[in-house]
Amino acid sequence: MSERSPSGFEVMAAVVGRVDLGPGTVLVDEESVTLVLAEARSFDKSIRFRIDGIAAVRPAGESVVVVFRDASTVAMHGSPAVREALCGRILDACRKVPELTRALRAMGARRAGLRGDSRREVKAGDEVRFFAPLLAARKVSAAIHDPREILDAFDGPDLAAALDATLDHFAGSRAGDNAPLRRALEAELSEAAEPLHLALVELRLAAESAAADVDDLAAWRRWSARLRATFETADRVWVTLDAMLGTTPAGPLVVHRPKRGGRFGRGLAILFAAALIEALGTRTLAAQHRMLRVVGVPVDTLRVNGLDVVETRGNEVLIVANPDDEQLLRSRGWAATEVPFTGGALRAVGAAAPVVYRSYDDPARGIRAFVDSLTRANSRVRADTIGVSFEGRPMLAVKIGPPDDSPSRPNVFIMATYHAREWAATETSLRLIRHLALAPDARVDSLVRNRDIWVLPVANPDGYQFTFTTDRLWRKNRRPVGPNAAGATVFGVDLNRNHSYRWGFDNTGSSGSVTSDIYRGPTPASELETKAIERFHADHPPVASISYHTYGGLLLFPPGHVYGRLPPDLSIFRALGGTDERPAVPDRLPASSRTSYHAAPGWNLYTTNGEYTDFAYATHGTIAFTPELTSGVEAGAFYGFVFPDDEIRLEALFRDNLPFALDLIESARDPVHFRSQTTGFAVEPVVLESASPTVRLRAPLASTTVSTLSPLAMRVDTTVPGKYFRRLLSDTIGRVPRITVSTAAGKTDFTMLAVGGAEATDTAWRTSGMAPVRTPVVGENAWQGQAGFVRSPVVTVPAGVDTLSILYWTRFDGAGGAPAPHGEVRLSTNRGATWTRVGSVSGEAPVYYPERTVVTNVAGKDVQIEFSSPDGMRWWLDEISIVAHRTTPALVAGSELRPNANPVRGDAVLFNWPFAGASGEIRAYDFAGRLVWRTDVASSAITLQWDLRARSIPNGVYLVVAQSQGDRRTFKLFVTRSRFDR
Ligand code: 0X9
Ligand code: ZN
Ligand code: CA
Repeated sequence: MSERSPSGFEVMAAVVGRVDLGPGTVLVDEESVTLVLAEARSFDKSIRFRIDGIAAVRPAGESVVVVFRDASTVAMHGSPAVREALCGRILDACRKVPELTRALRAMGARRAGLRGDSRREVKAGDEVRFFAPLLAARKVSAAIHDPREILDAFDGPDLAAALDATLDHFAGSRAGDNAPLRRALEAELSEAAEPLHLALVELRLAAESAAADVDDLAAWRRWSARLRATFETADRVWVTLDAMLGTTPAGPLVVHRPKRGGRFGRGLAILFAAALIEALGTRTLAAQHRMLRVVGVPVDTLRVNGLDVVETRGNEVLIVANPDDEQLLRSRGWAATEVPFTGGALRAVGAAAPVVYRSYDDPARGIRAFVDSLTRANSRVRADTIGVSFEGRPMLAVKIGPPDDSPSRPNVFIMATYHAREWAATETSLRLIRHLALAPDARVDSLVRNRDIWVLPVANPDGYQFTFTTDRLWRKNRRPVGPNAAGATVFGVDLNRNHSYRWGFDNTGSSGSVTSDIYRGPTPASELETKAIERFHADHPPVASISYHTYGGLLLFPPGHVYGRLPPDLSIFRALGGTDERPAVPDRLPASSRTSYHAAPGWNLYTTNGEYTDFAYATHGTIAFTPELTSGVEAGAFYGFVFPDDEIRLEALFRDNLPFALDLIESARDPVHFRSQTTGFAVEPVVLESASPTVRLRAPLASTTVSTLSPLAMRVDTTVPGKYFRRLLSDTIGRVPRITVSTAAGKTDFTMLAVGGAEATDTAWRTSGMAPVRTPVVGENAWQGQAGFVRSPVVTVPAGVDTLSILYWTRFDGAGGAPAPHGEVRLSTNRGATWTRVGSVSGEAPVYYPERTVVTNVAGKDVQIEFSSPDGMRWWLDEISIVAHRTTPALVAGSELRPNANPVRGDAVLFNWPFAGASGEIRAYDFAGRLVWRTDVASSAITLQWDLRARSIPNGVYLVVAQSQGDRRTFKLFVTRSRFDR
């Protein structure tokens, strides 16, 4: 409570609503704003408003306007000085920082001088230490006015670090040099303190949104409520800690275990014993993996030798090699040099415990402890075990949202760390769990309630734990698989080569050698961990899934086992994953070598077989992605798999990846009709992939017919099974002027505006640096080069056709997984004066496949397309088609009123006229009953178009009424156009 007297401001006049009250004084205190009027009119002499009723305060011309939550307003005129002071004073009062709790205040009083027996002093010392950071932050905040500085004073990570330091101190002061005891105590204490950790995370999230707009008083109040909750949680946690700590700092340890409600109580106790043994020093040091650079050996040669290829940079290849691999390199005479990690220094085994990363077994902060405490702190979270690893660790999956799997909720499965060393993947998944569990906004809340979401933070627990104890770069699981050349037992199967789809398809995508780091295992799904994941898929088929890996800055999707193949559901993968021009995941880590993640089929990195996304998509139709998190580079430093153990960077990594994860979860409701606000792409229903020399298209599973001048024989592509769409293929037909595709939903007309493919007749196409070579898709030649361009003739896009597809057959030798070198597709609408990048390719594509770039907003324009190789990528191009297309939706005839789409996502909607042969009228009303469209209908009408742009119809629900001679038909229409449509 404030002891200060309320500040008074003389104002020239005040207005409540529309009534002018005349001059008076304004008094502001912690709880209210009071207008004391000089002349009472029909009002009381003073009018009082509660501070918590205020929604906004802002200067407006000569006055200060206070807007209340019920939308009523008070305006107060005054001198500029009065206005400024008044604004500031009211805002200060609105941005109240909650008072300390009773225990915190009591502690302050005790510190101020209570002298008791020595026992009390010890306790007071602990208490001071525990509460000091919160007290200090509260004190600092009381002295400042700047809202951002106030938020900063309670910076979540700082408080969390202070809390950890305090707990360490408590454990240290009790356990002295007894390391096992110290670890035990740390475990118990930090478990008890987990609610406070969670409260601090929530506080930080609330602070982020309050800082995003400091004038948003509602966001501020949410933050303030979080802060109050944090104070209260701190109080409660202290009561528990106080009981556990006892009073004797160095005497025999008495740990008062909090009652365990979790299902892992027993497991934790066993691990706890294991941790003691480990701490007593019986660790054997195994030879470790190293990252090596091999120069001048073709990448595929390295791969068929089972080497774990990570990146290619020109003729250099980075591999992670185990001792057997190094032996192999020596025996072949292939020179290799070690690549030092310069970013987040490779942590030596036995070095200080990681700060942010969590091992699997650590009884205090490990994955199990984390999951266990999370389930107890949050009722939206339930822990599940989907199986047991080879060494007997539970494969913990966290179910967020309703506890059961309901058929009414689509399943989403999110996994991380098939590969033991990829710690940042696990961190990202843990942060996602927390974010979903806390559901900070309405969207997440609704996703969590309407999906069945599971997160498996560590798919390979044994390997993961091994990277904390023995070999930081271990990749595979930990099952003994056979002897190496020297007869010693070697361990591990690459779980991402062990799945049962196309298992062992070839020897470059996986290895049959037990010593290889891409060893596929003896049989499909031979490993317990793979089996558990496959069984989970059979029991709960996911509509969509993610398997997080590091590193690369990629969003890979199936297929990955053969170069050049594309999934029939590519439109769905594209809408979610985006393109380099409209990406789904930014890479905002400092000086990363990418600015966003590159979405591509797996083979664009390199081919793999027995891999997860291929399995999930082919077996269960799962829209499955493998994000390869970030580029492994920071400001020239290279950390590769060893992403820094750094809270700020790990949080940034998570934040970069969050929108994509949420989109994926959202899309599971209805993948075919998904539209991503992140990429701006909607799933396209009919897509022409190639117009020449064959027609290739993707269309819905329902009946589709294709014609050029006459109906065209088409067959279904069976090389990659699809779930929602299928690919139709024609025989070679050459260049045709027009292709028409009819589906149940409508008819799409494709008109060829230009076609060129390095043939002698393609004289309208210009090139520089790119020349015809005799390795074409069709005809005599294709264009090929490492610099320069291929340029189309100028073509005029028909008025009324808004969309162009630029279709081309291509292959290139970029670097697998690298953003450079690359090729660009550019557009000019001013006859070559300026060019805009509209599409691009990069990575690996050693065989021809059909690529596509879509351009909109070109109706009636003169356009020209250029393919440019700006940074030395060898690029092949053939049979480039510039195609204009337009879809006429089919209408359902009959006596019911029906739109061609509901919800409406385009600029216009068509209705059938349900009273054939009779005249009448059609009207549309918005939800408030206002008439927004009306038109007379002639008796000859068949369809009616409502142009939503004409009166800029906003999104919402509309009632459409057709009327003829006293007969009525109504239809409830939803308009959900995204901002990208306008
Ligand atoms: O090789 C893998 O399993 C993944 N890369 S990692 O560096 N994390 O090991 C990528 C698998 C993606 N699929 C294909 N490239 N086909
Ligand atoms: Zn991986
Ligand atoms: Ca050709």
